[in-house]
Amino acid sequence: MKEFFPEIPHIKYEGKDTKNPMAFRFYDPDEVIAGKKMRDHLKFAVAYWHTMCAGGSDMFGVGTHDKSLGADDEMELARRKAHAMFELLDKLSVDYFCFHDRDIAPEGRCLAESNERLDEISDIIAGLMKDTGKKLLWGTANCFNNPRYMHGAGTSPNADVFAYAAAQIKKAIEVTVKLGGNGYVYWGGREGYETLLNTDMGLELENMARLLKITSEYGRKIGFKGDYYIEPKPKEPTKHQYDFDAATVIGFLNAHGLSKDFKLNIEANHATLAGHTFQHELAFARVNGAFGSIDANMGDMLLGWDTDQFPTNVYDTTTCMLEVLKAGGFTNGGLNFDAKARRGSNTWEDTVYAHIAGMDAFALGLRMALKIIEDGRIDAFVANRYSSYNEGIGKKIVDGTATIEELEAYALNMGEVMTNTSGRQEYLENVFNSILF
Ligand code: XUL
Ligand code: CO
Repeated sequence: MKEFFPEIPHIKYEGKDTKNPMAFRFYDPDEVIAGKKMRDHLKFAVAYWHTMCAGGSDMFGVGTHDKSLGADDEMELARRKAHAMFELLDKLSVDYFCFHDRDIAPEGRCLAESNERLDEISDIIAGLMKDTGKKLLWGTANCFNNPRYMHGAGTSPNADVFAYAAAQIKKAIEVTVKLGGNGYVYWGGREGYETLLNTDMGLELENMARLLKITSEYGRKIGFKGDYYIEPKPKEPTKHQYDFDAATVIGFLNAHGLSKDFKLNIEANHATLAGHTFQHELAFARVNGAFGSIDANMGDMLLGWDTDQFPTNVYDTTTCMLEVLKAGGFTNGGLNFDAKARRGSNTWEDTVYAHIAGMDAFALGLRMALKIIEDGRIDAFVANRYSSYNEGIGKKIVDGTATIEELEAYALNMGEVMTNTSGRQEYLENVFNSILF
């Protein structure tokens, strides 16, 4: 197929002083730092739904960015989108992509036709992957857009909807396996409720677990070796989403015997909607052995919804990459730009600038996180802060050998706690800044 974006060059690393807008300042894909190429530390992915599909429409207006690619019917558009996507991946030096079933092929008049359409387009994508070496970070199913899902998919009060969702997810997993996907994401689109006046919460939660179980087991049966991820989000579109945040999801997975097979896909904007920092959600997933993948974006602290902006806040990308490095780096996961250029940034050049900005912000975050680790002052401070657990009564507490009687005797003998030392928050914040700048 023809080149879709002749005006967009291959984006190259030119270093931080370049004035070329179509260049990277901090992302040098093949530069080896801390034993790995930057591209393998960061594992960037382009999100099909934003980059190839979202035209900037919102509830006050229609799209502003024409993404029709000169096609005059929806299947021709789907074919062109696949080629245009791979052109962008190549020009941006991004190795991975992610999609919902309905992003790559429009829904047909019935499930069978939708499945045929997926077969056709996934054949095209398989060919493009073979030619370019690009990889699928994860696939997923859009079980929230069609009116049939107005009350949820697995949590719908209507059993027919549950069956339809199960069948749709089965096909989406098959396509993910066909394309060698490293992961499969479940984002609970409309799995939540608006009012408890009409909701059987117990049954809905049980059914949500049933849908996860039956579809994920099927994936294993057909040879899916990647990771399953749940993507927490507290609200939007429903008032209360069941996958509220990392803690809620981990509790849910444990309660339903699913924790062995599921990890988390943490999205920055979802974290802040839940009243957490992005770093909190990543750390919570990590310490619970559930860190998997990341939807890299940012929200706007003044707005109460999911703005899905490209991430440019270097504090957040630095703390994020600190967590990724502490987790031992990505295995099957990566950094998926679940992000869109603003409605007023309505050209393909803007979409490219947006990816460059996000990639450079994360490249800088990686470089800064490594500097913080190498500097060692913050880690040494934290280790020292907990050093009372390395010996004496602290060691016995951690080992699980201290009895309650022993703790009581120790406390009675101590009289009063005399050794609480300062947490030194402001000092540490200044250390952090001094390393960054
Ligand atoms: C919605 C969202 C989704 C998931 C995949 O807020 O983040 O795009 O990432 O369904
Ligand atoms: Co997301």
